[in-house]
Amino acid sequence: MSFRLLFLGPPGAGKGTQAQLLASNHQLLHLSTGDLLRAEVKAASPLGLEAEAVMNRGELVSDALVLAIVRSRLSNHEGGWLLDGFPRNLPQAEALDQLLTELNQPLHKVLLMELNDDELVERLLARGRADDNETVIRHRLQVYREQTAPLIDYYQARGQLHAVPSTGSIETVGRAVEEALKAA
Ligand code: B4P
Repeated sequence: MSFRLLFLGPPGAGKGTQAQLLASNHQLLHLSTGDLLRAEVKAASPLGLEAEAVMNRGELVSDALVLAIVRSRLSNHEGGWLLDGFPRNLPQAEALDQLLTELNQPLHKVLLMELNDDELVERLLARGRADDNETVIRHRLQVYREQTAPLIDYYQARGQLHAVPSTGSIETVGRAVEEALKAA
């Protein structure tokens, strides 16, 4: 089965980690808006220069910019995919709905990864990316609660949301992700 999936959850919950595993196990295109933005930053493209300061403050890059990236990748893709880190707010979710209707690629499931704040902070501090210092992490968590968490109700109302217990080792969480995929 060629899945079309979203990974939702706070920073550090393991979205990127599990998305990579799942994409490789099921031959899906893995689109991480965070990774794509970081590649633009590295290349010092105009888009990257615009995104860098925003990301280092722990805020969200403009919807138009992120949407353009997602649209260009999905428009030319045949087969399954999973989006990790997108949508991040209601306008992005609504724009995605519109895009998927246009492309005739209905979404199958939204996998919600959740973890308590202390564990999230601990994991991100251990990773130590440019936006992984405690002040910025706390701000990212606040942005998540204000802008991204409302998407939980948005997808729950459609019966598309599947919660994945996200504590434990990468392998344990990986098994929970596979179980959520099998659930009706
Ligand atoms: P992202 O790149 O999406 O990063 P994230 O949410 O911080 O992390 P993620 O949840 O993927 O991390 P993971 O658990 O894999 O966003 C970064 C920034 O980009 C945003 O703040 C924003 O500025 C911008 N951005 C991205 N998308 C956007 C959008 N749609 N709109 C606007 N702006 C956008 O990994 C965390 C750590 O935990 C890793 O070190 C990992 O190894 C570890 N880990 C994972 N699973 C573990 C486990 N089971 N046990 C122990 N450690 C584990």
